[in-house]
Amino acid sequence: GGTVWGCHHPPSTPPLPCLPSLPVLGSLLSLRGDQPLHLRLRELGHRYGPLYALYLGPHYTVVVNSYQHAREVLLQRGKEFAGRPKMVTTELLTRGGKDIAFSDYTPLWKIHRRLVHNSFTLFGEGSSRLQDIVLEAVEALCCDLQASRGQAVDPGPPLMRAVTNVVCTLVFSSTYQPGDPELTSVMEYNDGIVQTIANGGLVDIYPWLRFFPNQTLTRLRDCINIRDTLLNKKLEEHKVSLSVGEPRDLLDALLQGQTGDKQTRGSGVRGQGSRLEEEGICEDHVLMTAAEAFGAGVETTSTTLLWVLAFLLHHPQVQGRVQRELDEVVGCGRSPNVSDRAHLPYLDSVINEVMRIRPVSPVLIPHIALTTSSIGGHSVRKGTRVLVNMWAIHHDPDHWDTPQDFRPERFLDNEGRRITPSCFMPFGAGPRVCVGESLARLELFLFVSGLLQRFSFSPAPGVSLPDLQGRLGVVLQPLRYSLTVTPRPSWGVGGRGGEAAGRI
Ligand code: HEM
Ligand code: PLO
Repeated sequence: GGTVWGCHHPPSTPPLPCLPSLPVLGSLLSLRGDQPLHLRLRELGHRYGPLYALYLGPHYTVVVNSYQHAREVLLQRGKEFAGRPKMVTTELLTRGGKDIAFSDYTPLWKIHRRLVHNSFTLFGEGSSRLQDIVLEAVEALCCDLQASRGQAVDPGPPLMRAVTNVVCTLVFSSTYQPGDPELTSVMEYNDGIVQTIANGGLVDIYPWLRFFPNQTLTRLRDCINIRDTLLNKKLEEHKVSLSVGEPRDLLDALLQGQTGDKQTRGSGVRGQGSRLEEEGICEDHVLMTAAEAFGAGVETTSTTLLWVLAFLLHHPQVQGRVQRELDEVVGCGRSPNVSDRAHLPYLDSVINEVMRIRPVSPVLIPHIALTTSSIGGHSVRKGTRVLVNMWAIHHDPDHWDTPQDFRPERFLDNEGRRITPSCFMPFGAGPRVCVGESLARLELFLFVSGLLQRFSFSPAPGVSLPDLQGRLGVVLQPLRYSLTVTPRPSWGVGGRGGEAAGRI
């Protein structure tokens, strides 16, 4: 492949290797093929080096495949690369960037990010409300799974309901019963959005394509309409019952512009009063921020949990070892809770290994250079898009032994204590790091420990093991699979043994 040296770089620093590029098409011909983007970008790295440039149509884009360069982009010069490009699909989804994830780096973005962050962490601190919410969802999930009575089940829908109920409580103070038609529609529109948004699709490269009939955009618009109906309903309900004082949930906090944290009170939408309103703050910001926390909270956590179960079906000995650890540390008389976490390093290492080997976001949402900056000693102009390939970093043989193997022990030292290599970054890092990280980690811990304490999961008879490649939308999801759920003998026969054993 003929490397074109010296495209689009300011003089005085060494040019980045750049993929061949044609007018209009840019380097798209090099990206053709059936391979998902993260694998293709990594493979190109073998030819062009770990840091190279390409043109997505007209957009000059730098691809980062190594930890060293990712650290520069996300952490060392994080603020310089904290911008987001405008894309047709994300502008549609977020009413023109009135959210967090797809919004550019602005003062309002900072306020919203802080509000979401505070609102999630404050629910957890002091009171153990957050843990209670999650434990309730774990309990309900266990009942759902118990009801399968040894028949093959698709773990997707029950898991999805459990995770949705956690975030739905935090964002809207509501929950869903199994079979609720509103829940079904949430699951459907989320899936449609995941498959169509910021997906490297052509409309995000050539905005003028939106003027032509386009299946992706039609599907996305339909899903957004369904979402909007639901959002308006939630908003109207909240407006009616909104009162001064402690916000009940994230939507209240956004509406009130306060978070329960005395120091930040007054820094929200309302609290900033006329100044923010002058800058054009409207209800859309509140709605988009709440909707996004809801969407992100559901898709990421449920996807990770489905990967955990898929890998456990492939590695029954790992499942057995987690269960032995749980039996020793927690026993079967009570549910695991956060205070057990320190004593369950193997369980943590399993969760980490799953997030390493199948990062929810194999290629991070594109970052954009807000000023002229540099990566790896190469000057990078303002406006350059940067794709951080977390998949390549998590599978880099320079940092991981046999990176393609599922080996949770790599997160433990010889004494069985935790180690966290710095090139493990499933939540990203720096100013754009995931705002839901602590919530996600709490949920993953409580779900995985609660499930494995009570059940063993095995492949459904006569059905092949889950596919481990998955399919790439804006997140990397496993394909549907089914499994058999067997209550563990120690957990009591025929029901919620915990109660029989005097659960507290
Ligand atoms: C951003 C991962 C759960 C909300 C991100 C990013 C990653 C990520 C990789 C992008 C970082 C970047 O662009 O540099 C994950 C994983 C999760 C998870 C692996 C669970 C296993 C959650 C949850 C929420 C959430 C539960 C709930 C609110 C967000 C938001 C952003 C984000 C709002 C955008 C941040 C920004 O652009 O400033 N997440 N996430 N995530 N995540 Fe998560
Ligand atoms: C999930 C489907 C929802 O309907 C909308 C939504 C909002 C925020 C997105 C999320 C989806 C997918 C996961 C994303 C999240 C923002 C940050 C997170 C992309 C599309 C990650 C992993 O980066």
